[in-house]
Amino acid sequence: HAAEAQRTDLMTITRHVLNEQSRHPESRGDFTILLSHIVLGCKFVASAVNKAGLAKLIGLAGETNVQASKQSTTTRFHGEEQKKLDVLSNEVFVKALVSSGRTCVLVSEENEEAIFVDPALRGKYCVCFDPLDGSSNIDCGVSIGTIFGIYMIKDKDNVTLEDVLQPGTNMLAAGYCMYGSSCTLVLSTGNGVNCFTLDPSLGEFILTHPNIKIPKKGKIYSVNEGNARNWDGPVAKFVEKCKYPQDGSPPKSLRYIGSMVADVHRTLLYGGIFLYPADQKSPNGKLRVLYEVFPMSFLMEQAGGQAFTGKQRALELAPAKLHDRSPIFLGSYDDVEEIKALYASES
Ligand code: AHM
Ligand code: MG
Repeated sequence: HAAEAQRTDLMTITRHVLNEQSRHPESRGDFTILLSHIVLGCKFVASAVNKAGLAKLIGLAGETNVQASKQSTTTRFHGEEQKKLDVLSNEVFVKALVSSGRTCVLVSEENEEAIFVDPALRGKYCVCFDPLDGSSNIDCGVSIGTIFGIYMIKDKDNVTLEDVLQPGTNMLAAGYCMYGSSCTLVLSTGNGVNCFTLDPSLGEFILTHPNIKIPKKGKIYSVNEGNARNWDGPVAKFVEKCKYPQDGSPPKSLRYIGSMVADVHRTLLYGGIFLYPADQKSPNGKLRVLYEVFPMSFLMEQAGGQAFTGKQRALELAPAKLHDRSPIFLGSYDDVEEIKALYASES
């Protein structure tokens, strides 16, 4: 029986990626090795998040050594306080990625500058990541996550910042890991979206949701409504329509966790739309292009949804700086189509 086969014939994430790679013999297993180092980082963070309350890892790192080296992973920047779990997660991911021998440049939300890997350890991939997103949810045990996007670099021996500032359409793979009621890793290598769940007794991510497709239209909208008074016309109109639809359909439900990974994960599985728009106070929204907007947009498109900035397809953005932000509307195809129409009718 199918269920029995599933229980005894385990499709681990490594086996899955190796299968996919057999279609690309030129990749010679490098991607599989890179991914296994990302997976190690995710397992470490999952375990640290679980232990955090007990181990008193939670709390301010207490290090604000602004004058210390820019490479220091405990430096405070963007005016934000880093918490211990963020610092720890970042260190683990940076070390895991460097030691994979498959990366040449790393961009982390926690490091102001890009990290150029020592030439002796260089490989052809660039990884942009947010090691622990959703910091406001750490202290209360609500879901948080890691987000990553992977590019291939043309010439690993001559890598520059330009190589990192590519449009999202050049992305090779993207994913996130959610540290929630279970630990879930969602991955796309450009051939659909698959979701793996960590079996803690095995320490392995097992394929649990193959080939995820987002419902064409959803019943949920997800936005920080506290910012409503600063919204532009199309966003205000869209949210009004969610609450008071004029076409006889029932109102949509509002769900907002404040952890992008968790809000996007729900959107992917149940359908609907996630919005982090621009507003008068933050003209570019809040979320970062390279390691938040791009990976999530890549996954949405791979699942049959859309991702829009208010002006264009999100993946076609070309970031000018490492930590650039962009407004983002992503989710079910029809729901994103609606916000696109509202922006189009305004211009
Ligand atoms: P962070 O990098 O400080 O964790 O902020 C990113 C998070 C996202 O996970 C989430 O979508 C968003 O910020 C929520 O922002 P807000 O609290 O303004 O609604
Ligand atoms: Mg973040």
